[in-house]
Amino acid sequence: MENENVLFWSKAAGTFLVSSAVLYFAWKKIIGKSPKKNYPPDTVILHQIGRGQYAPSLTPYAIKLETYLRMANIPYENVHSFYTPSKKGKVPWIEYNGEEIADSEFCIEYLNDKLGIDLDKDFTAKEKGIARAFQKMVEENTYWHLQMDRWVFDKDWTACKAMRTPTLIAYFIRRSVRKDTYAVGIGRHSSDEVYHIMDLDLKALSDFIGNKKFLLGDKPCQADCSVFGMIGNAYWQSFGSPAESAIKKYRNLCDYCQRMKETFWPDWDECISHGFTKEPTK
Ligand SMILES: N[C@@H](CCC(=O)N[C@@H](CS)C(=O)NCC(=O)O)C(=O)O
Repeated sequence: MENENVLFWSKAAGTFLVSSAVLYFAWKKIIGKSPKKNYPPDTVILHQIGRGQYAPSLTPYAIKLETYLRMANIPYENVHSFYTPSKKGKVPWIEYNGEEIADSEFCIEYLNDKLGIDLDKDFTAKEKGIARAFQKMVEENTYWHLQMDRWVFDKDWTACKAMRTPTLIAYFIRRSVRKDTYAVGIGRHSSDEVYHIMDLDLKALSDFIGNKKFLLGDKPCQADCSVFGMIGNAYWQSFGSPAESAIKKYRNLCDYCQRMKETFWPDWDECISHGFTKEPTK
């Protein structure tokens, strides 16, 4: 009888949690989407989830896109909203003169075309090919290993507590990262294997950058935005997890992060919450 009671209440609690989450996301998607605003012309409106504690976003792709806007000197305004995803269901995304563009890479392609920007014009086709290969490595591989580190292996929810992610949301993000990484195969590896692969990626990047200032040399290229977004987030916002030690093993990658920060984010301190001790002003 007692067992039946426990089972009943566990099921009831589970149903309540799942329904609340479904309602929450439905509300955010349907009602929570703010009405269209009149934004200034010829200004990129960058939609992202809000500032991070020790880097300008907890989302590597938002750092990538905002760094690109800065590197390309494009006027932009941020719209911070915890979860106002693009029509593809992801963040970040942009609006430009009323047009909505989803996916950081398509945003960059769109702006390059529209505004005649080519951040890679001084590089050879071979260099651009290598830069793209590294960009895709960090975005399609390293990124998922970092997601596993942040959301799945963190048994004590240390990162979630540091990020002040509400428990229910953290639980759903963990589930979703598990599902996504399982589908591509990464989620089937042990944590040791995941950290091993992460190290191989970081080592490859470190060996390639060597003593260069940026990915391809003294001048930054477009792919630097992405590399910085990914490894910068790991460097500043791993909250003491093994990913932090993984990147800090490579002195030149740490220097690279600092250099990108100094070059493109002179206002860095205004764009972070310093561990929730200050309200970011930008
Ligand atoms: N390919 C996309 C990836 C963006 C992405 O994965 N964003 C994550 C946050 S880091 C997201 O929106 N996740 C929510 C989800 O997958 O539902 C881009 O370049 O913008």
